[in-house]
Amino acid sequence: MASQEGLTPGQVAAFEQDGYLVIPDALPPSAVAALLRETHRLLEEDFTLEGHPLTKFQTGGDDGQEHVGDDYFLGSGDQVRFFLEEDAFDATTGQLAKPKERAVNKIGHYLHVLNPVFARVTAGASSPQAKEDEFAGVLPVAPIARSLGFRDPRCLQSMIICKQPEIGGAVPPHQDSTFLYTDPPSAVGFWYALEDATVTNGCLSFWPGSHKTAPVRKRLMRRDDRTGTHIVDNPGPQFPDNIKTGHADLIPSDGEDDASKYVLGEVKAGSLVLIHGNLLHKSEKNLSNKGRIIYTFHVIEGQGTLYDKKNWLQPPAEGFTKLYA
Ligand SMILES: O=C(O)CCC(=O)C(=O)O
Repeated sequence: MASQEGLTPGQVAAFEQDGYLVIPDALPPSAVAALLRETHRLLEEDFTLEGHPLTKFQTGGDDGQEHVGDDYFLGSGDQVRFFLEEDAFDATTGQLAKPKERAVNKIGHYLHVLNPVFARVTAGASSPQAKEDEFAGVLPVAPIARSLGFRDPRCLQSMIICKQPEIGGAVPPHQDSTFLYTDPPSAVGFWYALEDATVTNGCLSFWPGSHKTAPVRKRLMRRDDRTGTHIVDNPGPQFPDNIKTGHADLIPSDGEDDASKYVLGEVKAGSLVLIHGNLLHKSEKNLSNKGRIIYTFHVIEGQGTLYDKKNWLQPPAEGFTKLYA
């Protein structure tokens, strides 16, 4: 278990070796219950179909060209917006075939600022109520970021991923730095299970060690003509500065989906999983009748890196959120 002081040396070593780290009980059951309650409130009360563009969350085919990129998505960096499951729609009529609260794939991307309940996860010990309510005992995130070497950790996006029963979409193998690129790459995902994640409801899988052997070859960028996004070759650095890589053992681009290399990441509700921005990871479809709600946010280095103006996500007027005020 990590502590108020951040990760233990053993945890840092495991993260450096594998590119991910599971920390059980990072959220106490009372915080998990509060976050789930708020998720259901958002789906039932705040989400309305009236005026909604019915934007689906699409992660694209093999070439990633079908990635979501409409204005509703591109403008969600400082909003709380709702993206729908592709399979929530009837293939023949194109109409929504599920109740609205069962049709949402994800909610994003400014929960960590705009939603007072989810903001408590990143506020951690610095929040005035922290010692006395259901968030008492939440593992502070800023010291964890420090342990991982961040000098000025900035939270740049947050999402609830619902992985709805029966229709929860698969997430193909990917690296988070493809989508949240800094020069040099620095992204780390903080992923919290709010319900048990198992092989039947679409838990994560990881390719251990791939953060050292999988270059960030591709990036999701805004198109020059402002008509959305596309996946392009990455002209910038493909690894963080602190990763020394020999070139003989690089994973070939057509080998990233080699299923035999992935290990399952089944975790209990309340667990935190840290995910290196170069690590190949994925999740399968949820065909079960159990949902798999998670909360995730991503952190980048704010000191000595360049944030690309062509990334799909652009900073809000106030800049990306500092974990250290
Ligand atoms: O929760 C999932 O199924 C996928 C999440 C993921 O891959 C990510 O946040 O990078």
